Amino acid sequence: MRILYYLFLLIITSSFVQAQDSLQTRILSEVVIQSVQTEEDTLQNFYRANQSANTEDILSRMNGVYLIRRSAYGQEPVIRGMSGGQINVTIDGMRMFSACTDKMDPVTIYVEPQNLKSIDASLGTNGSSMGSTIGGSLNLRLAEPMINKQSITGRAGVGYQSVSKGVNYFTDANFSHQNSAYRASVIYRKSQNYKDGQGQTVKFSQFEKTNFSLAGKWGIKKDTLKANFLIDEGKNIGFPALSMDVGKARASMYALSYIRHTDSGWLNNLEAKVYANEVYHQMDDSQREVLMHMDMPGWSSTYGAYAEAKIKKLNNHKIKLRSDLYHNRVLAEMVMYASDGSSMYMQTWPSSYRTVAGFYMGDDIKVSSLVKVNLNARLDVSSTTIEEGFGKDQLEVFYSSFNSSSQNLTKSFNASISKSFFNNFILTLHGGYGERLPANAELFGFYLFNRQDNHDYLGNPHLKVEKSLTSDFGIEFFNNWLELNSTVFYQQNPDYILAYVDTQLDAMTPGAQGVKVYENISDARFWGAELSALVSPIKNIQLISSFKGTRAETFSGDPLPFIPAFKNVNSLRFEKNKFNGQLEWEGALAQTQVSENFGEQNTPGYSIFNLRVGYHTNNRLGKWSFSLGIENLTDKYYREHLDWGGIPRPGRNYYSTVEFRF
Ligand SMILES: [Cu+2]
Repeated sequence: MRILYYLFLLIITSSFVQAQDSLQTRILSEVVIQSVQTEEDTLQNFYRANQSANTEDILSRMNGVYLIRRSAYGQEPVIRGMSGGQINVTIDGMRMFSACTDKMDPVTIYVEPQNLKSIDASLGTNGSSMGSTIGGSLNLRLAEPMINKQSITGRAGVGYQSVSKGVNYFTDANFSHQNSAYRASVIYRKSQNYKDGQGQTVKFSQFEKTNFSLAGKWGIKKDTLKANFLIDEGKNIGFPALSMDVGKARASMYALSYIRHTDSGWLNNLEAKVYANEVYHQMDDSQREVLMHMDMPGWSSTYGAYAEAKIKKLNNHKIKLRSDLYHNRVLAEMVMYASDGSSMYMQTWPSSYRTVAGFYMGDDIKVSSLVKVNLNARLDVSSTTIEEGFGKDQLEVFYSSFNSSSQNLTKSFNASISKSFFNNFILTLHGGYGERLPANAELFGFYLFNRQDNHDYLGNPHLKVEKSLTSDFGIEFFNNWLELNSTVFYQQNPDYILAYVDTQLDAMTPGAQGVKVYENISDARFWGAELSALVSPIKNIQLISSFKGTRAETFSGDPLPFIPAFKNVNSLRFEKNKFNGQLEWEGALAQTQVSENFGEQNTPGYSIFNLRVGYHTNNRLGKWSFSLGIENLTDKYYREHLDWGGIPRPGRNYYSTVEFRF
């Protein structure tokens, strides 16, 4: 495996020698997921290789993005080894927060590829335009209604996955009038337990979900009004790596925005939005054999607004301003039922709320035709409150007196400079500073059981904000048959938040080994690299390769938990007339830098192959497309390092999708 990586690097480096000076769009730096996919779009076919793939599969192929997997569905995004409260995930610029104490419901699951327009990823402190962050940000943009000539357009399709007997049905339609348009989409997925590479059924890996979205757009001259509504409902979602499953999970979101495009005055573009979203999550262990049954419902609701403006180009400055405000309220409960019929009630996330108001300013400065500078800064004022009563009383057993409310000021600054050389090289240097608020679970979490390290977790209301200093160095190279993008980074996080065992405390969950309490450690360090290449030597053939790797340790040199192994994905695609074929090779090196403190085990390296073929028609019977494929061709038994509980990934999977467009 290691030798192949070096070989890959050698091929890439040797191609520099034949570099030609031809400028072209450098598409590797952003991921656009068109809800209606064109056959010719190479990157689309890489990120969304399987037409039945969900948003998680797309994320897993992005630069610097990884996933923590506890089940077949509901994986948690990680950016360069950071996750949870360290990163910002927004949907169309809206803040939304999970209602599950076990991180079963990352908000990325609410956007299906069918209603996704694009994913913008920013790595490190630079991702602060949507909110203060240290790890980076993901913004999932929703597909918009289109005002076009055809009054009704859309598609309908069905997909099947053999490994889990999984089906998915999808349909969306766009209705266009002269000054208005509407878009609706429905997606339904149902999967049974899947089989691993040894033919064994992975119990509790089933799931079922329905996603419905509706959007409207009304335009008069330079003013546009937009409305969005989305509802997502999951049922019977198994979590093989945890001791509980999801009975029911429901999320809804509502947004109204006003957009003004103008050339007069100092404003160029203005967007203002108000939004609300609600998540209900119901965890239970009724299907499991446990000593004591529990019910664990959770609620999260968020209300917010933002306004964004682009200022008319001043000399060589392009200025963007954004101010935002949100209010989030969470509560999670646990009821334990003893065999004698008695029950016990707890608030695992005590009732609490947080209000954050922020201001962001970014400036793109064109210093010369070859040099560009970007400066940005963000300031947030926040207030976090735990409600008086049951939840606070529980915590006061451990923290004799603490204020119900705490206020924070979080700051972020970034500067980067790009310079191009010889018409086809661009070097970029970035330095930044960021801060993040401790997450609700880290502050007030109450005896949250972690299956991975078999400990109960207790929050710490005295936590300080976590900080980060980020530096990146990037090289881009492009000519008419090759695009290459590489970045190395180093990040140091003072006051890093991590949980350690408190030997004074006894666990509450039956069978748990002990209790861990969150604290700020002096610092933690992250470093790594991302490399991606798009090669198209002749018209019908394209090769995409991507490599990503992160290492991380505490100030004392202990490996941090949940740091992914070095990963490489290669895709070779061939297209001719209405046919296409794609061969993929995906692999990871072994991960031996593990944290035993967090119940991690070494993960061996793996290598798998996928084969995909497609055919499409465009005749009087309409536009049809068919795709067939085999994933994990050799039926390899494997898992990735961020897969919890040693649960293996699916074995060989045959899939097929049929889609009709109108
Ligand atoms: Cu849950």
